[in-house]
Amino acid sequence: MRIEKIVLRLVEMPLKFRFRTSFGEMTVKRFVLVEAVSGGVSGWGECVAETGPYFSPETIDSARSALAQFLVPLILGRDVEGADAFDALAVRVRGNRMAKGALETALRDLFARAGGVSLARSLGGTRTAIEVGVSLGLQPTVAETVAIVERHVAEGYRRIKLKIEPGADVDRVSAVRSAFPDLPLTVDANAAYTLETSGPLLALDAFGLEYIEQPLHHEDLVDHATLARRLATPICLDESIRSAADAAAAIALGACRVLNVKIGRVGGHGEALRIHDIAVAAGVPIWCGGMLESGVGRAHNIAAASLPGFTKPGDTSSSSRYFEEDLVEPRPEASRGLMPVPGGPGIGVEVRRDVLARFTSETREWTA
Ligand code: OSB
Ligand code: MG
Repeated sequence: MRIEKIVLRLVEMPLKFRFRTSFGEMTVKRFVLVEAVSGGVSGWGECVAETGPYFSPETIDSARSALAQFLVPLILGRDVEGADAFDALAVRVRGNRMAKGALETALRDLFARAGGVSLARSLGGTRTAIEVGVSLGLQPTVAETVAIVERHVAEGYRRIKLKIEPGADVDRVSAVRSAFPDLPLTVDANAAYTLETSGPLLALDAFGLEYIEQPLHHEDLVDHATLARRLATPICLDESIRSAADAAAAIALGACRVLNVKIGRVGGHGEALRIHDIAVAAGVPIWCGGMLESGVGRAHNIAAASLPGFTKPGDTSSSSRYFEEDLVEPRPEASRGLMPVPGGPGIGVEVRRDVLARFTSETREWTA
């Protein structure tokens, strides 16, 4: 298909809650939305890069620059054979995986829509609904932590993930575990610890967590392997896994026993599929992470999580948790911890251009 037009929009959507992690705080979700057009059909992709380089080295501005200078020119006006062709064109571009992922996912949606098939099926997805959990930001107190867990358990989420940081870890987990002895529970440190400060993580072994997500710095794979030998609780990696090569290395080193696969973090569905296959072959369970995406990125995550290797509940909770209004119709909504996988063409949701226009602060477009 000849790619006739590409539009990059900077979108800002107010969040319904303040989301605090060990690396920062967010009240507005800002992101780059990619629209790729061919034959009158639009495909949509969402860039997961954040405003500042605190989760990943990429930022909204670095991603826009990489897209405008190096990635858009690879496909604009070109006859692209299929969504798989993008990776071969973009392989010369090092890093910048969030920027790549935004364009790759837009092309995947475009090709699936043009073919009249759902993206989930075109990726090899087999589920009609996915099990979802929820990721809860750091709360000011232990009591507020227990209260917010209680609300989300009542909504039926299949697993609760608590953000932790040094000084807000064992106390939170211990209180939540006392209140909910059988709850599938995990924690995410977003790289806030080192081997030297890992004492509280070892203490978490007492609470039957499913895994501890990204305890150490994203470049410290060997340290993760060392920590893994000291812990009974499995380690799950997020920030450390930017590619299939990272996933293979982490598994070979014993740095993790579970993987969080974020489509946008690894450069799109193609790379996510390669990680999926590596993990399945190694017997490592995976789950689909999130970056507080709008309905567009959320729908991509749902399509990916419909693949058979995604055996653990992910972070793709209901759109209405995050936003009063979303860009898509129908909105991705979970019920009793089950999120339906849309069966319509592409990501299976339609972008509401009126809503999108209200949330868009800058637009850049290229026509072939
Ligand atoms: O580490 O998984 C993370 C959000 C932004 C950046 C990093 C992370 C997260 C989440 C939220 O945990 C997941 C979600 O609700 O989309
Ligand atoms: Mg994480």
